[in-house]
Amino acid sequence: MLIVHHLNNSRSQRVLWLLEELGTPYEIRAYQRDAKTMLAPPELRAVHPLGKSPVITDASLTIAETGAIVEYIIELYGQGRMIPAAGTPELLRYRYWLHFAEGSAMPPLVMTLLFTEIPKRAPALVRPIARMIGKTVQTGFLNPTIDAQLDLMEAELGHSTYFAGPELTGADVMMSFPVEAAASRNTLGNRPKLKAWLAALHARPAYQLALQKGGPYAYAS
Ligand SMILES: N[C@@H](CCC(=O)N[C@@H](CS)C(=O)NCC(=O)O)C(=O)O
Repeated sequence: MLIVHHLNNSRSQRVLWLLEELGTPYEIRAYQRDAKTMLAPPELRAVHPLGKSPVITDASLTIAETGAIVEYIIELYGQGRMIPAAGTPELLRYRYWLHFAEGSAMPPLVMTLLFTEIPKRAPALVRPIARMIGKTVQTGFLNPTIDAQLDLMEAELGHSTYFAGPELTGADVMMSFPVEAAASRNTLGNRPKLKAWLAALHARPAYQLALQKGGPYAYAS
């Protein structure tokens, strides 16, 4: 039985959703973030040395990294679903966006979070300096990067309903988390196609079922 090692409020919600879309049987092993540090509990390191979520185990295999997990599940359990046909231009788009999600979209979003949090945790004496550095990096580098990426996503959704063509694919599953993270910080701006795409994902029965099974998820509204 495929087991999803699921951390609350995390990227592993995407994996539950994919499995629901495919109707693949799975079990959830739930882990809770530390309320103060927001880090995963040490038990997750017993599953994979980095102790990050998601991780899946399937028979003797342990697989980490959402992109690798999504590719594995679609290859093994998809029966041709959730991936464009071989040799099509859509397959290239699929690969691009599937990797873009964690490779390009998440880093500036995570850095924004860090540069917002670091000043709050810095000693009082250096807090104003930490805040100033954070602001400089955000306005000079992170915000323009995120804006350019969101523009690219909006333009892509001008070509088709989903990121890799007319059908929902693993690329949309991967892209859901960065777009949800951006939406939760009110940074989607005036990008109606991206907002409509996200609303359509959230309305899917499989997405809703995954939410029920995965527990509270702060990025679903
Ligand atoms: N690129 C990795 C990122 C994994 C990751 O950072 N996961 C977060 C959850 S969203 C996590 O486990 N955070 C808790 C921690 O770092 O202790 C992936 O997509 O799987």
